[in-house]
Amino acid sequence: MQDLDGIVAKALADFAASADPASLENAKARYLGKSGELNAFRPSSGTPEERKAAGAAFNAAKQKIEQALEARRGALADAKLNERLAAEALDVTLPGRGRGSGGLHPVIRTWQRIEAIWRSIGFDVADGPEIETDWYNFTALNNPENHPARSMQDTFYVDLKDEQGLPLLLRTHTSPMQVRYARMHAEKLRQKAEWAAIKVIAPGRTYRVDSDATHSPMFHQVEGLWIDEDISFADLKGTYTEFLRRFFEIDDLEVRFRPSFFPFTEPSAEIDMMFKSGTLKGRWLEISGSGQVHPTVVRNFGLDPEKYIGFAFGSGLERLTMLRYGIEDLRLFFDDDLRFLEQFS
Ligand code: 2NM
Repeated sequence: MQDLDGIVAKALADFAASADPASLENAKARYLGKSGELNAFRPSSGTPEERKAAGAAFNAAKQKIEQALEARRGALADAKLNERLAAEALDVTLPGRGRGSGGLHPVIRTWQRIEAIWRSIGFDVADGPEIETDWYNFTALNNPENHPARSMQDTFYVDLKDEQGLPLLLRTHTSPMQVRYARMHAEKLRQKAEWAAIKVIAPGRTYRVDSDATHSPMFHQVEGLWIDEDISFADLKGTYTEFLRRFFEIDDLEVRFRPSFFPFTEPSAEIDMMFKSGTLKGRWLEISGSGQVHPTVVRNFGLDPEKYIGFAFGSGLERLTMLRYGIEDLRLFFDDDLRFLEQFS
């Protein structure tokens, strides 16, 4: 039969070998429980002196086992806490991930550059509705009643009607905004107020039923308009050439006018430009439509065409952006591919 010291040694070894609270509590029952090993040594016979000595030895052994149990309970709880702290630890010395920074779409960058350049040449910037009436989009701009642009094949119509009972439509160019702006400022010009010239650009989204490799149903335009008593083609050529030099950041380029036709201008011209260096050197590039505003359109501005005269132009923002950055495929603008877009931020 084992002695008390042997039982204490075995209990301490068992406690040390218990790797979790449940096995520790099982070990406790084996030694300190009612039918545990220690109870066999509870003094029950002998003389009072013998019982006293045996009782002291029993109590000392029991105390040792209980202390070892408490120590092991504490150690297991500490280990568990440390494990949790390690698992949930934040390494505050790691470098930050940073905030992903967005960028502007290349066409919007072009839009902003164009506004800044024309503003510095004294042009106001106007914007307005993308859903237009038939009158502002077509009639005011001298489009004949039966013009093909008015057909369902070319224009997106909206399921709503204007006061005249005509269907509303998505503007096919930003010219209707020129008409709105001119009509708002015509009175000031008639009063001969200082700085009253109508001098404005209208950039924005436009829509046509057209979708292939070189056409998107939504595209961006910037149109310009300058009306006063004496604005000529020379002013158009001077301001537009200045705009191109600033936009492409190249002084050495050539600009030419080529006869064309638009219902809202007479005469009308295509503006072509040629770089004198770089990859596009020596090739005439179509860059814009333009012309002297048609007398009928000037009358629709609320002005007398015998007295007021000027020019207008219309350029595509996608085309200007492609030439500036050397982008070859229009569809890249609408694919939302970050590998393309990130090159501009
Ligand atoms: C173009 C070409 C030529 C134009 C005309 C007008 C307005 F409102 F004055 F009549 N705005 N924009 C115009 C002239 C647009 O785009 C190819």
